Amino acid sequence: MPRVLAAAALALAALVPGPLAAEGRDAPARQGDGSLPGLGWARSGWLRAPGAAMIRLAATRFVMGSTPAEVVEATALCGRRSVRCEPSDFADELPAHPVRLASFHIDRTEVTVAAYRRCVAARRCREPPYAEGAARFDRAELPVVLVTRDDAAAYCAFRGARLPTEAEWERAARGPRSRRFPWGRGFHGALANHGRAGLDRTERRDGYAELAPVGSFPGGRTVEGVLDLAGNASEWVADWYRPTYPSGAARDPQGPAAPGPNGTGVVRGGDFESPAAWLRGAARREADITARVANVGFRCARSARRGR
Ligand SMILES: [Ca+2]
Ligand SMILES: [Ca+2]
Repeated sequence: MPRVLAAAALALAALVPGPLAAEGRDAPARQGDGSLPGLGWARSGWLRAPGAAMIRLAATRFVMGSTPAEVVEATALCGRRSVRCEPSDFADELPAHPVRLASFHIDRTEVTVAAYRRCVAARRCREPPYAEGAARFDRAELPVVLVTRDDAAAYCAFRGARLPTEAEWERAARGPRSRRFPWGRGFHGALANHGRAGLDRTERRDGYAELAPVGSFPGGRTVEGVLDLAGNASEWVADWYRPTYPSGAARDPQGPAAPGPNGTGVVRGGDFESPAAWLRGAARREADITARVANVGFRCARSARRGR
């Protein structure tokens, strides 16, 4: 099934209440790493838009995308976990190419329902379709999902921020040494809210069949402290989708200047329905930018000002 159609099918599935609803409500509300998004807002007063705390990443070079050997390695990861996949499933990670990025800030967590609701209250953001069978995702501490890419961009603009570029997102997840997963080289099922292959793509052995409160997997954070870049909700980035990267070095790449023939965007990081190979920092997924699906949310970024 083409990936865009698969996303649409997931959207339908998400809007049909089922037995997982009870699991979602009953999931333990773990505390994360002890600091809650939004507290910065509470302390800083009403002149600043509310939102999750951001982490500054220094200007760096890193290798974006995957080598052919890394694509083979990703395919082998599928095999070890009884997931069917082919090297062609990861061909859009090619070629590996050097990227130089200026310093930027990125949200420490996925944007929460509570944070997004402040934008809805200010009439700058659209209400997610919770009333249409998705009420179980309307919990303050969960990542906001069921948002289009425009919804995500509108929220980030409300905060004086923007969506991360695909390169910024990958740099946040992989670090300057282009590690495989946010926490390091190998997959570990206890470090992210992930899924599995099969008709029911959810996997509850990590504690959550569906969404987890943001920051529930502090052990899966990056060295710089960014949480949930692998799993929980997949995340919108700013770029249009293209099936291969341009070869050669790039500096602060923004993606294609115009949409491709399908007009699709990109989501990153995998989610509660993704097997391990799709939780890698290099993995990409083509997505209909107008779709509102239960496993896609976002976080925001902002270019660093000189000296900050
Ligand atoms: Ca899970
Ligand atoms: Ca995520």
